Amino acid sequence: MTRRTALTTVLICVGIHTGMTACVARAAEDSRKPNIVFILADDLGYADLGCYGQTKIRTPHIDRLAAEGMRFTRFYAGASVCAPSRCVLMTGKHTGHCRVRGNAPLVERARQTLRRDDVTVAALLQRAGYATALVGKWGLGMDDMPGQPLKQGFDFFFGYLDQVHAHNYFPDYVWRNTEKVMLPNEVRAILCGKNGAWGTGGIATRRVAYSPKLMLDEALGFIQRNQSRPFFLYFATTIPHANNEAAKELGNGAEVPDLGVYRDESWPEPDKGYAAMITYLDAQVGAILTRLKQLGLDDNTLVIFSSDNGPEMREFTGYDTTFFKSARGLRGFKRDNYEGGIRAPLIARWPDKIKAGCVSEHVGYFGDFLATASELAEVAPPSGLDSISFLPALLGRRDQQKQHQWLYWEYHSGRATSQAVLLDGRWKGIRNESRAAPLELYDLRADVAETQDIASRHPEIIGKMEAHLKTAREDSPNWPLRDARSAVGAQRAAQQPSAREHRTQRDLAAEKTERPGRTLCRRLDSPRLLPLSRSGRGE
Ligand SMILES: [Ca+2]
Repeated sequence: MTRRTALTTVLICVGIHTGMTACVARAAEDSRKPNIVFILADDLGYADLGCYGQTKIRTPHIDRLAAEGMRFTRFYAGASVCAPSRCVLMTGKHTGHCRVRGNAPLVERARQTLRRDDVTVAALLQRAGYATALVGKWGLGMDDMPGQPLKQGFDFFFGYLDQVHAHNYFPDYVWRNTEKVMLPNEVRAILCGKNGAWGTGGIATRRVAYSPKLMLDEALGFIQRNQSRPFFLYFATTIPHANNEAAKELGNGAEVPDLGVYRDESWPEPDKGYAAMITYLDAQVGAILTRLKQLGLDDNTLVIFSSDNGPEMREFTGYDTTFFKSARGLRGFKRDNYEGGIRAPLIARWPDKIKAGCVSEHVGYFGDFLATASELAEVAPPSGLDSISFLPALLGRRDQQKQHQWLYWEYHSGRATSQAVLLDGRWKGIRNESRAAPLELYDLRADVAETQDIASRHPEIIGKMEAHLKTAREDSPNWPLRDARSAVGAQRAAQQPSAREHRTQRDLAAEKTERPGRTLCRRLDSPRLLPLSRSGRGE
């Protein structure tokens, strides 16, 4: 309801009722700007949720969120790894324009911080009178940098600043605003990368405080404290990201207090842990919804749930996301610009505003959140963004919904850059590992699994994409496009798309049994499965 209609409601109420007080209060409540809760999972696959087709992992609360709201099938993350995806979400610019376009080693962390002149969605909402909180993982600036959350529009911050620190679910400290809160966990520190260049991870030797539990408590407390004013809660859980250090040393990167309903499954322990983490997060979503309802805020709160990038590979986690079909037939994993790496679940619930049980095929991406939130908060976003509000889609006004002609992504590994574009929501162009690599082309309408590179059949579309790529990005000294194609990139480009993504790794193991050695070894040694440039660190 707009302010004008709210006022009208008050006047009508005054005119026809004697019980005026309740009526005026109701209208005032209706005119209040909606609260916004954005729940961001970390490395959760497109199909890790029941409402997106998951059959092994139980997510009843998130499924209910979808049943009571809208589920998007064509929504994309900002990037295929953590920090840039979150930068896109926060600033409404794609990875060709935004500040943080990749994950940087700790020793180069100045490349991975927002700056004073960046404008985040939190800053805009703060300006519009919202109380703002980040609870969870940040990754866009350390405590002594201009990207620190309190300098970027958040009134309150609780959680992790550094992604490698965030790998550990039982850390020895977390941040509350600018202070370190020491926890009773005991942690064995592990240096990541050469001489710790990527930072210090850890494996708890004494597990007492589970950080997702602390985060939920803080999130609920923030909602409680700010129930009488509009608020924005960015709940950026680390679930189900692996503790990569534990995966490497112990073979299991899933960290959860108990395996719950999966305890008696016949699956390997890490797989049980992965499922248990997601179900743990699901219960947290349920707790947030319950608190909103208890406080009478339910009807005036837009709750969005999504994930920052696609599922991770077993080599870095110990658990097998292909067993769960976490990407549901989409090609690729985290770090890929194929659909499996960047297509994200997105669910939005806002009772009486969003029609319950809807599925939207609107093509959007993380950068659109800023324009959407700005529209809700009635605040003008900065100019020059890559951000289209999807509020019309949410409200069922499809005829008013603007569309992206182009979407754009880039991925920076240590030694190469991959780029992808999406034209008219249909044609996907991808070049891997070098600006000199030829574009692959996929028609997502006919081939959502991206199995058939049809570049040679559509030179006119390739020409259009090549032209667009010349202007799609601004150079960043911190995130240059890499020209030299690595040996890995050359091998990748030479490979034809395979059906690998549609098989589980157990299928591959079975193949090995049937045909000892050759097939499996080639696949596992394949750079497409374990490329040299993929560190798994700091992401
Ligand atoms: Ca992530």
